[in-house]
Amino acid sequence: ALPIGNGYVGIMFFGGHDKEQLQVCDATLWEGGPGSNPEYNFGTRNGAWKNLEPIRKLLKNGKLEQAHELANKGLTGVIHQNESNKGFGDYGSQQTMGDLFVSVQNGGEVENYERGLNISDATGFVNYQSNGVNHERKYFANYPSKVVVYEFRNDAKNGADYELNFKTPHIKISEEYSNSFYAFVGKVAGNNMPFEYKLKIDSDGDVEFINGSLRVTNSNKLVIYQATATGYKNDYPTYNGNEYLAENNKTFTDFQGKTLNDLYTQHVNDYHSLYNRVDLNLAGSSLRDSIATNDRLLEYHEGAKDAGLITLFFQYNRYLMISGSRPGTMPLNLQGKWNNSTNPAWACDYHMNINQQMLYWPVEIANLSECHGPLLDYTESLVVPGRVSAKEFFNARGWTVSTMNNPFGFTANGWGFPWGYFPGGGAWLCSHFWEHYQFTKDKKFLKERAYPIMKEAALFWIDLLVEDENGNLVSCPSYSPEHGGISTGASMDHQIAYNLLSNCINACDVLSIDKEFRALALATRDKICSPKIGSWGQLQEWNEDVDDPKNTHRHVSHLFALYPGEQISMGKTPELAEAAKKSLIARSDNGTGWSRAWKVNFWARLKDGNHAYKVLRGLLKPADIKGLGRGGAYDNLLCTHPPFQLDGNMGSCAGIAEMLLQSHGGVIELLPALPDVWKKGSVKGFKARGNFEIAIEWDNGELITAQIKGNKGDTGSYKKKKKTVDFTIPESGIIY
Ligand code: FUC
Repeated sequence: ALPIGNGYVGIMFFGGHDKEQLQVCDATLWEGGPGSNPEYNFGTRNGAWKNLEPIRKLLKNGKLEQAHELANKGLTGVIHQNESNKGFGDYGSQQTMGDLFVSVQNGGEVENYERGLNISDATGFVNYQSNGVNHERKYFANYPSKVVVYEFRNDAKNGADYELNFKTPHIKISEEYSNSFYAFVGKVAGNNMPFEYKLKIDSDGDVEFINGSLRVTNSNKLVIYQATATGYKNDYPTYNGNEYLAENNKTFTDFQGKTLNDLYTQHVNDYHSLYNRVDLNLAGSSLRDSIATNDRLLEYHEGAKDAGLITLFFQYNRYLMISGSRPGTMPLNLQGKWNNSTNPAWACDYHMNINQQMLYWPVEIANLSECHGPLLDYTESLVVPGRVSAKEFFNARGWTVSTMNNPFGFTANGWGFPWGYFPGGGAWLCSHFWEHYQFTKDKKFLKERAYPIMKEAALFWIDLLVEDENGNLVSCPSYSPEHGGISTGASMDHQIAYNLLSNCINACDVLSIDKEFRALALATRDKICSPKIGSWGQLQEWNEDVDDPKNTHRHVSHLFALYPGEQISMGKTPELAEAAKKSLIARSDNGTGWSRAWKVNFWARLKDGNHAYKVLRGLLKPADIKGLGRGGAYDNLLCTHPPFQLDGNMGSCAGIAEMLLQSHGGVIELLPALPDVWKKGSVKGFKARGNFEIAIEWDNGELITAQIKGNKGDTGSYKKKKKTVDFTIPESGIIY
């Protein structure tokens, strides 16, 4: 199936000629939370922090097993399970809303069938002929008007018949059709969350509603306008009360005067305003464009040269970002916004130990800054429940969120260890605020939104870190995300704390504020246990030198400092970068979708374009071929863990950009990790930190021209050969 979406909902269309399936996922529809259980308490285990000291003592005495046992008993979050909500219990999971099935009367062999997605205009289509009749379908999801439109046309002399059925796994409250409007009101069994699925039918045929089916007869044109809304409201502590019926009514009245064409033009204009900012060309890009994507993927795997598949994949991922994350909507989740299940893998939730952040890695560099909004807004909504978690689990000020998060304020540690323990989630999310500032230079945003949330997350880390016997600050107890045992200091925690405190210090400097806090942040940061090189030259994943060179675990958490962090770089810390490379090689080029995507970014930062490209190729292996290990992409280019997880798409989108442009550490680098296969090409519209827009053109692997656009007077630096050149943007706004 192929995805379309307007941020509010994600639709998958399957394109069956006799029966179309339009799978509907409204990101706000969830099971779990306060409505599922009066005892639901955001996962909090009151007074859990009292176990911290005893655990530390056990660790000091080398009693690792007992320390883990106590952590598992005393520091875990709490979920409540009962007969009806097994699995994730009252934590819940994201829910598909259902499917609209549209049966089409064809009456003959189907010929010239094509199903596709035009990512230049964000339009899905299905075309074919049957019995001499042309059938055409066009689908689009309009963000400004919040409506999804399905258009079915045919040129049969007396029209064709269609039958529409909405099927949902949820409980029906009411279903009716009157005055061209079909409305299904339902609720989720586990938590009584109500929702409405509403359609407006516009057809030149006759429409009847019989036994739950809409029968449209003798119709040449059938246009279906779809709106959905739920009772979910991101308001702590109840998280309900959204006037979902009124919301849908408003959607329909708001676009009342608009024709189908108006809605389409509005949609395309809105989409172009984001999508058209970036142009990526690799020599030979268009040569294989007429080949169906599934064949293309297979042929690429078998060795075909296909630079166009990379540019398609890159732009498709931008398409998915625009279709899934727009201001005012929920942030992307594990399945983006295209979950088809009531019991999805990992609850289709917000996974804070890599996945959620990776989903937003490309957003700034690929010039879609506005699409960052949902993540930033959502992160702010975690602060209030996150304070309770900071207090009860760590006796700390500030706020935190751990591995798994639902939209009902579950910021607690997970309900099992080691996977569930990751106090770094909040601090990592804060790096997105800093990056948003770095790329936009929006000082008002920095002052009013970024700095306050960063500072509060920093307070949490200042309280959580403890001194070890060498006088270093460490995170103890800790677990490296989902890998290894309990530790007296997981490197990722230290690197994330270092990153956050550095960003706070920089923010204080930019804003000339908070001298006292700046001093505290600096003193703390400089005492944090530094990255260590271990016995086989590796970057240590833990305070203890226990890394196994044969271990190829998918998480590569200890390389956070290399990407997305900046603490380790080829230029500034070459020895640590070398150690990171050792660790990375040991971890292999394989892994789940997101794991491979992360590796593309690591290799890009290590300035090895050929290695980055090799991993990228692995990411685009056909997922359905058995025996090739995990990861890869499906025929619709959605990446897989398995199952489908959007993080692989977004991580590789960021990685491709990072191979062509880097701007961390205050210096713009053009073509920092260009693989040999991309000999010639051009890029327009990538963003660099400093609020610069970049255009570059290269041939024979060498830069030919480069353009940096910015606001007059803004200053920056770029790397030319081995030299760093400072620049000031002139009157014209452009330097060459
Ligand atoms: C983390 C990963 C898993 C999976 C899950 C959604 O827990 O370790 O591989 O991606 O997130």
